[in-house]
Amino acid sequence: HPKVAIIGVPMDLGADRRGVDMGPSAIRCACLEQRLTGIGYQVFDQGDLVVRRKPHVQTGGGLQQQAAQNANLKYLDETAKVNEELYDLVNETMAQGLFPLVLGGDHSIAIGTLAAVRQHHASIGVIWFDSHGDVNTAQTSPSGNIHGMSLAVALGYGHPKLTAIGGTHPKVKPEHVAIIGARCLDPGERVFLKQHGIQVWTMHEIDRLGMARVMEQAIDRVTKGTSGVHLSLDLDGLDPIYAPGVGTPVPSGISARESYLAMELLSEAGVLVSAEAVEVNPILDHHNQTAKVAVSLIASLFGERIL
Ligand code: LYS
Repeated sequence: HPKVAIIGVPMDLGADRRGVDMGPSAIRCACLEQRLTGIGYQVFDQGDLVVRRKPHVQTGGGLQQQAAQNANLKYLDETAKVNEELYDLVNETMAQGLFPLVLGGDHSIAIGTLAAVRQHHASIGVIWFDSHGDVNTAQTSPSGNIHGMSLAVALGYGHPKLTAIGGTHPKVKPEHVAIIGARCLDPGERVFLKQHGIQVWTMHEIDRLGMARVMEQAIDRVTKGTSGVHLSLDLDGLDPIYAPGVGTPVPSGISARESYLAMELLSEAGVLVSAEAVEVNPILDHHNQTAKVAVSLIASLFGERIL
């Protein structure tokens, strides 16, 4: 069993709604550490990074003004800074031989994580479990929210302040990415995905093939020519029935059972080198249900089984 480092990133600047900054606490409160030690892992909780949100000043300044400075890349500077710090910390933990498990926070934090994982693997595969594509750029984003751009940044597209974190090279190649669970793609994202030949298993493929075959195909894709696989687990990939506490819920999603199966199959493949769980928003949740699902999915990913 590898040693696991938990890294919390209370980041919400990449999202429209407040609350995901409390994701790391909610996931810890759902007994993440106990579950992992229960399976036999040694867990080293590194605590949370600091995310500075400037207080909102009513007289026309503060938050809104800061966001408006770069209307289609909201909070660019602070988001880049936190991701730089996350990059350093993940880099350090991996250098020490620990498995990084990053807790979000909104999905913009994948920028720092992937940059660091790329330092330790010349070629990485990425399973992007999400209802969205997160391949917008400032040019295509309908919202200006950086959490909808993180996969594009990892592929080398986006503002230089983001793509340069951990070096200007792309951190992931399009042919090594598998998006699973997509059902809400912006027009510019469809073009991007097609142009770059990124394989997407949408809800259509999940319904048609079943999750077992989808994961078989996806794992095949992300392990060809790579030396390790990163899981980016956005809780909004699940149907909001099972994961209501997310900032951008999209109906008709992946069931809890399909999600557990996906984690188990990924765990069995034995290729995982890093993971993150993002977008848990306790304010929109019911009795921490979404964080609990997140913890159970992580446990499955780390080898917990019913029998
Ligand atoms: N595609 C939308 C956007 O770019 C939603 C992204 C949601 C990411 N978690 O704003």
